[in-house]
Amino acid sequence: MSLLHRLSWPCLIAALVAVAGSAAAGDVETRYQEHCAACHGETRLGGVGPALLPENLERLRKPEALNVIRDGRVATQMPGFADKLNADELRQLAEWIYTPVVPAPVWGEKEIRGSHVVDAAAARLPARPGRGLKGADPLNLFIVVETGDHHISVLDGDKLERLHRFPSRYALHGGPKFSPDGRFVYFASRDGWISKFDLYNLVVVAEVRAGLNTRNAAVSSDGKWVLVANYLPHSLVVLDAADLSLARIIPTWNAAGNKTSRVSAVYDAAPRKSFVVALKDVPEAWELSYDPAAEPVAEGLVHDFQYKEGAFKPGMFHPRRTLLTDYLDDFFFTQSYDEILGSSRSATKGQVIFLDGRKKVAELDLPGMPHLGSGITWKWKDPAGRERTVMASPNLNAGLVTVIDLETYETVKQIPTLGPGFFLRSHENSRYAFTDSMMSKENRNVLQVIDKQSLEVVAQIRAEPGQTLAHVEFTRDGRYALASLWEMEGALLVIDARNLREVKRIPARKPVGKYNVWNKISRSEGTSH
Ligand code: DHE
Repeated sequence: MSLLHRLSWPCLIAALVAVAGSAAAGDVETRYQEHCAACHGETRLGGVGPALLPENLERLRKPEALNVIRDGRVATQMPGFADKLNADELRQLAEWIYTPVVPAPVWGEKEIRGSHVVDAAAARLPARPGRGLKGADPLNLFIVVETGDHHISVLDGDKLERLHRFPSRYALHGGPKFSPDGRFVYFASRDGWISKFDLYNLVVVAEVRAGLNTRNAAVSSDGKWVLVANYLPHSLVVLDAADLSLARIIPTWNAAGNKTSRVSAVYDAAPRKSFVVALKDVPEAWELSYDPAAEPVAEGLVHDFQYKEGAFKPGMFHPRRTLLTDYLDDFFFTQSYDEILGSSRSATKGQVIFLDGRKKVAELDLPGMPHLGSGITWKWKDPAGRERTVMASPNLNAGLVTVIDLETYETVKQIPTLGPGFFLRSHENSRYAFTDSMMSKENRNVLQVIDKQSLEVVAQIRAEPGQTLAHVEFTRDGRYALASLWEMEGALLVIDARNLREVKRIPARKPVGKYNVWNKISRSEGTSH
């Protein structure tokens, strides 16, 4: 008796569906190899085009993916396939790229080293501002990330003119990080690429792919190390900041050694000579010292792999864990860097964690989804005339900015805004802080200006209805604020920070963020670090 005869009807139908399904999967895979693999990689890990892994596509809805495959993407190399594939074939491809790659992709030592590129000639260029800067103050440059066509612009922050524009990796995310002298800037892409750019000579010096899906990166205050926070694989990757060569891989195992975690974010804690890390899937915060004199850590399981003989003293990059009861999604340092203020997307309360004591010491009244990574601080006089330092954070799912007293951790005020927003910015020399409401449908074209003493919204800056206006960064002296008109044919709006009038527009393609060298390297209280 044949196998078919031995199967019952329900079994037979299931078997036929499975065969048909795998044939369809086979077809779609063949079509992928024929039309897509050359740019997106045979195993969807990316190439000239971005990686097409479910993790990397989380922020692209399937109907949008279908549109891109059918019609292409403006201002990129992605062509439309409407003339080559029929509607069914396009739909199958759009579905299939959201399925996991089997076997699961690996990105370890071999792959990281294999991706590493150094421009030897660029690495020898002189350590003084070159002609390309046209005499601009190298500490008042702006780096503008334009994700409309994946480019970076370098602006002269005094003349407020573009000096240079060059292509970036696909979908940069997070603020770029600078070397302590401001000469080099490091970018991280969601696809895991880290690029080092020389601002004096306007060239890319080195690149490496440190992960398949990356959150952000931080640079140590001694300028020696770059730490990369990955979602995929679950790891932290230490790179030598000189040439981005691989130095260490630290898989993110929990203290019990039975679970790994995605990494939510990593930031440099300069006064502590350490990096602080938030883990997404296990309730732990880590501190990794880059101080050669750091005491070795006795506790905890460590699985890590070192690739630079003699570069690390025993206390370096060994996680000091704070065990928590809640997951940490993002966080903010207090002025002293002794504590972090952490948020968790699952909880209604934030947590204050004392880093030396490695424990939670207080709770914060933080409703909604505060975006602590965008928090800023300033000096504020309370009604009794006492000067306090306050921290304020926008909120990703509620129209409010929360202001917290950093001495008592009490909420000073919840400032109502026109809608949920991403960013908050100010400058020591400005009486104003700017916030957006870009997560709101009706009001995403409005920037709101908060008076830092009265804690009231005192003005609005409006773009056309339907457009998005968000993300501000000040010039080095705080005289002008640059805001992003976040459209494909968008612009940077230069706003006089005293009278709040627009003085100029600099065209830019979806300029998601801009960063002033001086404000970053001096850790200005009005900007993210
Ligand atoms: Fe971001 C910074 C997390 C979605 C644009 N974003 C950050 C940082 C974190 C973070 C932890 C700080 C890293 C740093 O600067 O080193 N972002 C998240 C998320 O969890 C979230 C909500 C969802 C996600 O899937 O990642 C998210 N972020 C976005 C966007 O949709 C934005 C608006 C558009 C985009 O390009 O992805 C966006 N995030 C930004 C920008 C910064 C950023 C421009 C840098 C802000 C700064 O001024 O320093």
